Amino acid sequence: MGKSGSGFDVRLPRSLKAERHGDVAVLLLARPEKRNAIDDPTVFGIEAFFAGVPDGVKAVVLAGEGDHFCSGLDLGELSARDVAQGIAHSRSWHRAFERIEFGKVPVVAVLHGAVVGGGLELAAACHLRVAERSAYYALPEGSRGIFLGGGGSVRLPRLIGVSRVMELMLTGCTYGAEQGQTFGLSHIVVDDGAGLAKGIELAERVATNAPLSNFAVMHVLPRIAESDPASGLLTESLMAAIAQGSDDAKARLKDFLEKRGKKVLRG
Ligand code: 1HE
Repeated sequence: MGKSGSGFDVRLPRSLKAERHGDVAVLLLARPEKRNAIDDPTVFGIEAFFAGVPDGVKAVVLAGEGDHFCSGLDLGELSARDVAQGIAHSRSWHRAFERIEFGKVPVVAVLHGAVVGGGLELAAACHLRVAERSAYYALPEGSRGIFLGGGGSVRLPRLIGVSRVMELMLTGCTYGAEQGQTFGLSHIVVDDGAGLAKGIELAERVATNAPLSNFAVMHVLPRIAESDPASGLLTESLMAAIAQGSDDAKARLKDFLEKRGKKVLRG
């Protein structure tokens, strides 16, 4: 373990590196010699990093060093576990990835090369996904005799539907970047090598939103989407009133009405 060295209080394992770019933090999976396979120290490091995001950081970018985003679970650690340890291990992934999904700030994943198994589960826990053209997606769990364990059976069907998850898991097929984009795995596809810059650009854009609006999008929107419509509508009204009652919202609306706010122009 070593200090992350860039103003972050958390101690990160060697497999993770954190950098600060103004309002944006970049967390890198930094174990390219093992294709960024996620071992236990990495899982605990991810949990610690997202639990300890400093107050000044308003968005995070998650990317991988080397030729691949992430080759999933470290298969070397697997055979040592019995059933009870397997459950505890999976729950440790759930805790870490919940820190991303329902954490302090939005997270942009930058995907390239292999985004497979637990790597795809990790990407699915992020709020936005930028894919380079080299990115490809797979769920090889079936061929390894295992199952999803990092929340993928909950998150991936929300992105691409149960049927596509079944196809990936039963046939062992891969989806390329363009296909993944069509199915909803990424929000945007960019040229190889352009992912990190685009991820940081998007994160900087996200960081300019009102923090309370970003909180509502991360924490309230997904809960509304899964609740019954009547409860969802009521929760929406409550959240809308809370957001618009904030000083931040009032200042932003005043700016617009006094011709200082940005217009919404065609991009
Ligand atoms: C690994 C891992 C790993 C590479 N665990 N060590 N994930 C998988 O089934 C994917 C397994 N990995 C691969 O298919 C390939 O490694 C890649 C397509 C990602 C990359 O291929 P390549 O040719 O660039 O690299 P490589 O030569 O296969 O691997 C380089 C080294 O990384 C090698 O170790 P070395 O000591 O021989 O140099 C590999 O053993 C090592 N390596 N991937 C451990 N995953 C919460 S449940 C989630 C369940 C899952 O994630 S299942 C999917 C597991």
